[in-house]
Formats: sequence, C-alpha cells, structure tokens
Amino acid sequence: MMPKHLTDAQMQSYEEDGFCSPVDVMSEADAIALRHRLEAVERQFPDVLAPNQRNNTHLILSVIDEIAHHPVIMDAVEDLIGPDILVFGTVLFIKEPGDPGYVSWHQDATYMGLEPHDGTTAWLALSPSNAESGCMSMLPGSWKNGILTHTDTFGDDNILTRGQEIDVGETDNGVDLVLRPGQMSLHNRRIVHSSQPNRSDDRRIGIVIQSYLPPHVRQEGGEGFVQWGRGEPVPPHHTALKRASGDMMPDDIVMRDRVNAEWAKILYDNADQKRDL
Ligand SMILES: O=C(O)CCC(=O)C(=O)O
Repeated sequence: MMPKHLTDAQMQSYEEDGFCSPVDVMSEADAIALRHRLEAVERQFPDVLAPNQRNNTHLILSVIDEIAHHPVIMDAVEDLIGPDILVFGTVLFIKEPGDPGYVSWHQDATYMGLEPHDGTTAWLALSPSNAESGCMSMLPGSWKNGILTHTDTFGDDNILTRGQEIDVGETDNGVDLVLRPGQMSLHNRRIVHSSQPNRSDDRRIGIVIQSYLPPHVRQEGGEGFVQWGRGEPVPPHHTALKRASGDMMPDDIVMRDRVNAEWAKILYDNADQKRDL
C-alpha cells in the first residue's frame, strides 16, 4: 500500500534506527501561529502550564488537542503503526533560553507501563530545535537491545520524572534531530535518547504525543486512559476519554487531574522519591 505521508526512506530509517526525522507537518507560519496560541494560554493561566503541570494538557487545551489529533501527524503515524490509532498522552517539553534543564539518556518505555512497546511517539517543534537550543539526540538502533538499566537520580536540572539515566559510557554516537517549527520526529519508545540545555536566546518548545498506540497495547501499570484517534473504536481494556471541549473547561480539568493522578502512580511505581507532578 502507498504510504500516506512518510517517504520509503523515512519508513526504512524508522524500522532500522528506531526514529525518523525531520518529517514535515505544517508550514513554519502555521507552527508559529500555534505557538502564539499556546503562549496566550500560558499568559492567561500561568500556573496551569508551570513546568510540573505539563502532562496531558491536550485534555484541557484546544491548541494541544488539535496538535494531538492533527491529520498529517496521524497519516505519518498510520504509515508506521497501521490504521487503528489511539492517543495515549502528551507532554510539553519547553526549555527557556539559558535554562539548565536537560534530559539524560533514557528509554521512554521503561516506566510507562504500556505493553508491548508497539506504537510511536511524535515530537513536534513549535520553535527551532537544534544543537544550540537542546534538540533531542538519538542512539540509532538502540531500540533493539531491550530495556537497559536506568538509575534514578532525581537530579535538579534533569527534566525527566525520576531523572532516570542510562550509562552510555564513552561511545556516544548520538544523532541530533534538527527541526524547524512545523516539523516533527517520530521515535520508538525503546530508543535511547537525550537532550542538552537550551543555550539559544529563544524558547525551545516541543509538543510530544507519547504515544500513539495500536489497539492491542495495554496499560499494565494501572488504569489506561486513551482517546480514539482513527480506525476501530477504543477497546474495552482502556478507558476512553473525550476530547477537550475548549480551554480550561471545569469537566475537562477534573478528568485531566484524574488521568494525571493515575499516571503519576504508574511513573513512580517502586520509586524511592517523588517530585511534585
Ligand atoms: O524534549 C526533549 O528535550 C526530550 C524529550 C523526550 O525525551 C521525549 O520526548 O521522549
């Protein structure tokens, strides 16, 4: 079958390396318009988008909801995982200019509770993402080696939930995923990846849909909440969530809080410490 959006080379690179990038989603102007919508919401509700409040904002903000269900992103995802697509969760990875925040080498699948590790994660840039601004860096092919040992550091500047890190030793052959606003990368939840602090003078804004799942994936760490994306209806082993009905609607906030409380339990399963998520 003809791919809907990805090129053969992108699909091959995903199969082999565990990621493909860059993938065009929208024009730079459209991405900047989305950035302005997001920044208007940030100004209006600063607490809601504070660094510890950035999980699953697609459930409460229309701009993030529209990105998570964007038809071009869905087409690319369909090329990788097939026509039945569930939207599991989102994270805003925002690094301010000069922000010391970084992401240590890790594999997303480690603490997500989702089994098997099928599906794909989309990372959409709303500002330039490059070596200077702290783009993601991937170890090609590292998704093939199963889940490696992660050490929880809870490091202050480490943006990850537990500051979890893999010791990759001296053999760092990371590939930087350089994106202009409106491009995305797609990655396997088992790929080893990291990112450096933002040394640029602009914000680095990544909207991450983590992950798009085919229906057979289950949440084995607790209750699994998903939205329908495409194809067959949400299967009964998940709890189906409705889409955001606007910005900061009271019912949506109640639902997002419930989803995030369960999500924090799953992410912190067996952890010695917790951050305020
Ligand atoms: O945005 C970043 O710098 C890291 C994001 C990441 O680790 C992920 O999306 O899995």
